[in-house]
Amino acid sequence: MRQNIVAGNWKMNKTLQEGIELAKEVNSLVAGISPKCKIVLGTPFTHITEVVKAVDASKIGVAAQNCADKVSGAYTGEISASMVQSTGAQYVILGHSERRTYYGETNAILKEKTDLALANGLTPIFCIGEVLAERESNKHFDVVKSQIEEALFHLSAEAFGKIVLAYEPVWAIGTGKTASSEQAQEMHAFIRKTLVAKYGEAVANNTSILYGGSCNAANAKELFANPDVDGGLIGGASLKAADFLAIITAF
Ligand code: 3PY
Repeated sequence: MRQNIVAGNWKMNKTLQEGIELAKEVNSLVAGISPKCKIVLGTPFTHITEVVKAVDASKIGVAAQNCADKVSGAYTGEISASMVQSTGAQYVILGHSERRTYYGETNAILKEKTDLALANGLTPIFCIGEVLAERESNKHFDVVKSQIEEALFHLSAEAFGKIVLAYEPVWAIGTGKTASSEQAQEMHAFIRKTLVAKYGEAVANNTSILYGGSCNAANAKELFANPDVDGGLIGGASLKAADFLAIITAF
């Protein structure tokens, strides 16, 4: 059966020292509880090795927030999937709308990144989601479906089984607006139906689909109560250990 996951996306926040402190705080807060979800910390590249050392790996995994679409070579400033894997991270967030919008990541580029992440044993947390104009013109289902089809549907059922999806409506990212619980469930159910049609019930039912986009301590319980919402990808609220803990314990 699929796993519940609460993954923090720290984005470009925290110095190395602050990041280690935050990881240690989260680690000690969850030490005394038995969380009903896997916890993941999505840290800047520079923090991964230290964060891996600071946490109990049986409860907390670590994610990079990106990886290159090339194997290796003359790509100044890029970090490859094999480099990410060598830090001890187990996950990589791919296709976040900020990467799509500010760094021109297309579904074709994300297909390459996904293949390299999988080839290097990383679990992609693959983000999808529509912008406001697409929702308002009722194109949100088509947009999300094409993001999945174009970047992921070349994968075999076995390979797809390693993917975690994160639905993040772009209009809810960093805006304080959240999709209503009904809107989240409606889209997650649509995504699962799309997966059933391509890979069958078993793969679809085993795929964790997280909700992201201003998910916080106040709304997590209601969002996670939906049958097709298997956790969250958490932005701002993952930067304070107490808020993040409240989301972890919302299951
Ligand atoms: C948010 O919560 O706003 C996010 O972008 C999480 O990835």
